[in-house]
Amino acid sequence: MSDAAAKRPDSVVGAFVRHAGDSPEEPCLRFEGEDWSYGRLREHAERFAAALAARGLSPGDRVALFLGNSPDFLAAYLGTHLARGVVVPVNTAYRRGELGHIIDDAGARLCLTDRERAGELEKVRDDLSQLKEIVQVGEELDDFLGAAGSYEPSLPGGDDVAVIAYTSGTTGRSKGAVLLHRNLAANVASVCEAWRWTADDHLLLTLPLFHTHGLTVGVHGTLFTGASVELHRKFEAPKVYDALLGGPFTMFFGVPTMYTRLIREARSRDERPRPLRLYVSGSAALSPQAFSGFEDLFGERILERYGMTETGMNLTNPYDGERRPGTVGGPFPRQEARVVGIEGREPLGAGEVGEIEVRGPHVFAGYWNRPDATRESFDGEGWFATGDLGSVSEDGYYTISGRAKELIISGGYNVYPREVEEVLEGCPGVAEVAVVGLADEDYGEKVVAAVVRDDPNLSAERVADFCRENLAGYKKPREVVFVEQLPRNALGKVLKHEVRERLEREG
Ligand code: MCA
Ligand code: AMP
Repeated sequence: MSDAAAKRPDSVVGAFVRHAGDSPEEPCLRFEGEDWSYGRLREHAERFAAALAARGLSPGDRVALFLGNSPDFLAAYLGTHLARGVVVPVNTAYRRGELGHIIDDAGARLCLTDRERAGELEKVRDDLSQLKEIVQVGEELDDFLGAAGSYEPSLPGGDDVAVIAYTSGTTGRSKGAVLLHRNLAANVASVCEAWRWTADDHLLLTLPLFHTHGLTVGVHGTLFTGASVELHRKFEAPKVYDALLGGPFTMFFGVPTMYTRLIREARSRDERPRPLRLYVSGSAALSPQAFSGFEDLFGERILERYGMTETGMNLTNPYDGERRPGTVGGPFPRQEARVVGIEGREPLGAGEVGEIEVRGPHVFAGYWNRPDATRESFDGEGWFATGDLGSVSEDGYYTISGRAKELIISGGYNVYPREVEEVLEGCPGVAEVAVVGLADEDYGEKVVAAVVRDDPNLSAERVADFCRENLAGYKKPREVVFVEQLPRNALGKVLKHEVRERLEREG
């Protein structure tokens, strides 16, 4: 592909190709001590593109990535886009049902995975009629890449689908949010502008790449600006603290649990990292205590922002102005936000609590094969209802105060109580179950189940294990409390707030 074709990117991969053409020797990625220049990563990505094309991948075909953080993840991601395919990232903690549903619903033709995860995939393979091939990075990768002939990759257009990102729902199975290249490019351009991200930045990234925070903020910002990133397989507080002490980083992004763990780590150490240009927190609410604890120990005010899979980043505290704890700031450049009444959907004034809506070029194109769900989420004027409750102050700072949707956020991962309840209803010995989120020092919120059992021998361990066998580990109840009955209203609906109050009292 000519580098000229990549000059005005309306895609992140276009920006990446342009940087790789202009400055192939510049550092892009550091992973487990190995350095990847822009040129080297582009070459690896182009080999993926060629291999995918040789396997018959057509524009618009879906490729699932069920892969841990690694250079291969990035090359497969960029390579799929260079072959004009659509990436479906899959949470590596997912088990059979969750995994099978996503690959099947997206109609993925090929899935790239690694040795650690291949076994889980094999368990559901027979049910996945559209899945033609599973490729394991590592040993099988050379065969996969080696089989490709010559191939001239081309850049996708802005209106092409880039990613189908699955997000859980209050009812039923998770839905695929369809993100176009131009949605992702518009959002990352706004993020980079707001946070003053430049080619001189070096990010320390320990978030998983299968979610918005790690992928479309951490990775996209790096590739869009021509900056560099040190990627870790996962977050481990002592390792991150050591890296911050020694490394030449300018930025770190994390979920609140990472910050509370870094605070704990700092309390056990004498040495403090030198200041970074920017620490960002998101995906769940950062408590004012964590904000001030971090400032006391690290001497820095964390910038909190607010995002969603369907939209990428929506609201941010200012880079230069006041970073106000307990708030998520205002809209990014070229994006809009407002608060509306839950019933009437009328715009509300400052201080009034309602549902937050957002609008702009970053907002996704709709849910994959779910026109009903898409229609329900948008009004006729392009406003997308986030399902989050909040208010905006006179001077434009938004506060997230609750959720219209029933959602638990544990360590930055979303858990929908209904999904856990549906699984536990199938656990032998469970008669009825209600799942709620309770406050947790480490994870922010924790999953707790109130269970009515019809087998007196059923143990709390068995309930948690049953969940663990069928769902990602972070969704399993941290506590199981056996109760005589669940409180219900006149219509028979379980009164969740009463369950929560009782568990809080007894906890
Ligand atoms: C792991 N475990 C958890 C969690 N993570 N349990 C509850 N909540 C969690 N978040 C369980 C595992 O299943 C395992 O149990 C046991 O804990 C140990 O696993 P390990 O991986 O060592 O866990 P950890 O060190 O406690 O992980 C904590 C973590 C991780 C580093 C905070 O959860 C994490 O990376 N979270 C980031 C999530 C993220 O990227 N969210 C962004 C979503 P078992 O052995 O039973 O399996 S994007 C988003 O929300 C929007 C768009 C936004 O605004 O960003
Ligand atoms: P996801 O669907 O995984 O993209 O998660 C998006 C949800 O995470 C949002 O709808 C919010 O409920 C929550 N969220 C993200 N950032 C924040 C934040 N800074 N404060 C509170 N909640 C947040």
